This record gives sequence, C-alpha cells and structure tokens, in this order.
Amino acid sequence: MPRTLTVAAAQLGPIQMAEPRSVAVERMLRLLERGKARGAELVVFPELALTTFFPRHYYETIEEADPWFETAMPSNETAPLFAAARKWGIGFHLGYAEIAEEPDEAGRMRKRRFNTAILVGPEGDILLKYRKIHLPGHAERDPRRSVQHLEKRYFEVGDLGFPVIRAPMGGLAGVNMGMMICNDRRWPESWRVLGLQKVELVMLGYNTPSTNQEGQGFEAHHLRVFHSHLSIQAGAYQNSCFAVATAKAGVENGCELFGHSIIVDPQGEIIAMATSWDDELITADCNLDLCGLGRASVFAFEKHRRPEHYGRITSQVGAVDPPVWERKAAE
Ligand code: CDV
Repeated sequence: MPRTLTVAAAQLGPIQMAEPRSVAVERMLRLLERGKARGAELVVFPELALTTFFPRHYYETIEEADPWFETAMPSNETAPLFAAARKWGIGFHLGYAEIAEEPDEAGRMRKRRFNTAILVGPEGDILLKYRKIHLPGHAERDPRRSVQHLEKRYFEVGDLGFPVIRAPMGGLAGVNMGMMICNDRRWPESWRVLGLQKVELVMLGYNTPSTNQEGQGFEAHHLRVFHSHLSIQAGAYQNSCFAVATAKAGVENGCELFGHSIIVDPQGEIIAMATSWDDELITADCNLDLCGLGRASVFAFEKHRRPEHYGRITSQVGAVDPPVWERKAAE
C-alpha cells in the first residue's frame, strides 16, 4: 500500500485593510469544507492569512502595528478553524503575525513579534511552529519605494530554526513535515536544513507582489512567478520531498500579489496549480514513497554530501571577492 496523503493548497484572494479577521476565517472555513469534500487530509493556508499583508504599511511606532498580531493561538477568532479541523478530521497550516511575551536571547522577558506558521493536527493540536527566518525588506520607511516592505521593522528573525516533526496525518501513522515562509523558499539553505531531517512534505505560504518593488532596476514581470516556482521546484527536487506552496493573490489595497499556488512532487514537477487570483483550492494525492527514489540515488546525502567543503555556508554571510589571477613570473 503506498503511503498517500491528499493535500490541498488553500489560496486566498485579497484581504483588504478594513476586513476583519472574522471575514478571513469565514472564507478559510469554506475552503476547509471544500477540502473535506474533495478528500483533502491537510490544507495549507498562506503567510499572514488572517489579515492584509500589513508590512506594506508604515507605522511610526511598532506598537501601532500590534492590532495586526495574534496574542493567542487559538484565539476567539481562530477557534472555529480548530473546531472545523476536529469535526472534519483535517490538519491545517496557518500563517499569522505572532506576539509572544517571552525571554529573548539575553533572558529578558519582553514582547516579541514574529511572522509565524503553525501546523495543526486533525485533533486540533498544534504539532509544529515555525517563525520566519529570512525576513525581506527594510526596517525604516524607504522613500524610494512606492510600496513599503517593512518585515524587518515589525518582526524579529525566527528563533526556532527549521524544525521537522513526524506526526500522524490523514490515514498515515507518521509523515515528516516541515515549514518555511515566503522568502525562505528562495534560499537553498532553508530546504537543505529540512532535507537533512528527512522532510517528506514542506508547507509554505507566501505574499509576493507581481512586480519588483525594490527600485534597484528593471525585472520583467513574467520572471516573478518563474523565480518563485523555480525555487520551490528546485528545493523539492534537491531534497526529495513534496511541497505545498500557497499564495495570497489579487489586489490588496492597490497592491497586486501574483498567486500561482502550486503543489510539487519530489521530481520537482508541478502536480497542481491555482489559476485564479481568488480563494481557490487545489489538491493532489501525494505518494510519499516517491521521496525514497532521490534519497536512495542522486541525493543519498549520507553517501555524497561533503560538508567539509561547505564551511562558508555557515561561517560567512555576505559574498567575498575571489583572489585575482596573476600571471606567474617565468622561471
Ligand atoms: N512576504 C515575502 O517574504 N515576500 C518576498 C518579496 C518581498 C520578494 C518574497 O520573497 O516573495
């Protein structure tokens, strides 16, 4: 019997600034119900799924942005999602902005803010939590940009690493599941740390604008989706895993997000893709045994990896100039 898990990417259309969480949750409940009807055992919602993508808005003090954050999970507003998961026996992945009163690295208790995702099991338990590590954008208002991207202002770098958990899901006794969030997908390091824990299914949500807003030069529009898919397909192939990548799509307060949610197999092939810029559910039956082929051959890490030559990956952040070639003096 193949180990098959039916997964769904529950893409969300835009959530406008004025829309309360209750509206987003209602839409997510409808997608969960559609997932149940289609046999989905695990439904993946996007990054910051409960609200508009608020880091595009500048607030002079960080505290002014606090209403966009969740102080409890589940909360009164998100409890219906947990109840639906229990009722229908479906797991789900949810991205949200988190405020936690926790000790920091120096042991000081304080309010900490993260861009977070959780994996909830079919009995409503939180099985895994991840806090976004690769935060894009900037911390101060950038006058050169027409749209701000202030993740570095509102969030701390995640402190939970890239965890993988083996837990029951759907009809399977154990599935190795891990998470990353949006910009993390562009960094091979994120995928490899999950791959080194034998991840079988990577869940990730994203909010990606249809144009490059950094103001550093021209990037053709079609490359935006291409780069997103390229990163996810390469990550899944090189780490022999499935990936469910779910977008927020459409025009949020004048800003266009490109959608194109996908489900990818361990060969790196797209096996399902969203075509709308609205709430849309795509599903795929994932035979997790397919993760075995890459792991036993090209990507048998234990046979072929050479970490003694990868030192720069963890010891160095920015790129350095190579030595300059010089003609050797004639002997
Ligand atoms: N939410 C994100 O992390 N968005 C980035 C954008 C800013 C490029 C992304 O990598 O998609």
